[in-house]
Amino acid sequence: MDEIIRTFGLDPSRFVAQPISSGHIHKTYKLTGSPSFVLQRVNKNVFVQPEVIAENLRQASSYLRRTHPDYRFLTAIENSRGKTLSYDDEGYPWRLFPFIENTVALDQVTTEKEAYSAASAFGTLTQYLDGIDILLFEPTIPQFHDLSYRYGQFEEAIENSIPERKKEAKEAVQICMEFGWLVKHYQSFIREGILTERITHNDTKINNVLLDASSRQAVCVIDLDTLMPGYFIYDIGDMIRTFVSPVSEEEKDVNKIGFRNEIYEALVEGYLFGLGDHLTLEERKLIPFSGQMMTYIMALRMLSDFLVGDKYYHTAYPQQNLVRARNQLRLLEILSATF
Ligand code: GN1
Ligand code: MG
Repeated sequence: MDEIIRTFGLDPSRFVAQPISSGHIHKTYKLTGSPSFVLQRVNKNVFVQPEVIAENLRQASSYLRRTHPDYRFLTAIENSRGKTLSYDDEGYPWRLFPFIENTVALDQVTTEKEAYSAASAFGTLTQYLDGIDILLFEPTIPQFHDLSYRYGQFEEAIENSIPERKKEAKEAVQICMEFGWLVKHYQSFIREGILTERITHNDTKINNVLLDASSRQAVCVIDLDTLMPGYFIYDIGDMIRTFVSPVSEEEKDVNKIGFRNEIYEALVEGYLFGLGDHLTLEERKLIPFSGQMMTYIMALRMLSDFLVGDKYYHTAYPQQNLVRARNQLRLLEILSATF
């Protein structure tokens, strides 16, 4: 890691590195010093073209600098060669960010204010990028939130599953199949052309927004790897998925999962405020669907990964992806009973 730190013109002996973040994809470290930084090793199996992320972010950042110069858009720091990615001997790209002091990233929402403020920050990002030519962006992960595609991957995972895992996951697999009607609904909304493509964040879970440690107002959104063309249902849906329950997707006791209506209302209000007056009436009607769809897509992805042996998400124990999938399926049942 020292070699990488040096590529950014920094002296490694002036920092203490500690792993941080509950992310499932990259390896992230805080470099404590004055000032402090965040150093991240990009998962090259997930982002096979990391340069695409860097280029998308360059486009977004130059547009925002022109149109909203005061907006706080987190950008990676350039290395001594003027690039934001430094490669190590194993071919992993690393990048460096400023550490933003006096902020917190939450794993669960506790108050309506947090929900409103975080949701409004994600909405604002899309609103401020309204007007940029979306063709300037390349998908960093193709068909990332395409529910039909993810369902297809789930079917393939069943075919290729490890036999003991298939047995263990039997009930979860069954429930996923029973919710297959969500795929049909998704396909029909796309077919009918109800949804407009916008630049969306695509990973709007609550810990991807930094809140001021005392006021709990959003300071900036982070984890911009999947900033690319998408539908608003992906962003608001992922917020519903991660904000409304009092426990996170890692919770093993599914009885603790629930739906907090006041948090739901606050996040919807905050998101619509941040987004401005952009949604059509028909799009607005899809808000309840969005929460179900995004919870479902995560259940499918986590369960597929469990079936084939944890190839995608980092796991700390053997059943973790199954635990996550069961958690999401419970939330999905609650959401379907609510709307
Ligand atoms: C991953 O990077 P991280 O951990 O915030 C995943 C998201 C999932 C999320 C589930 C590139 O996000 O799609 O919603 O895990 N990101 C990627 O917690 O697959
Ligand atoms: Mg992410």
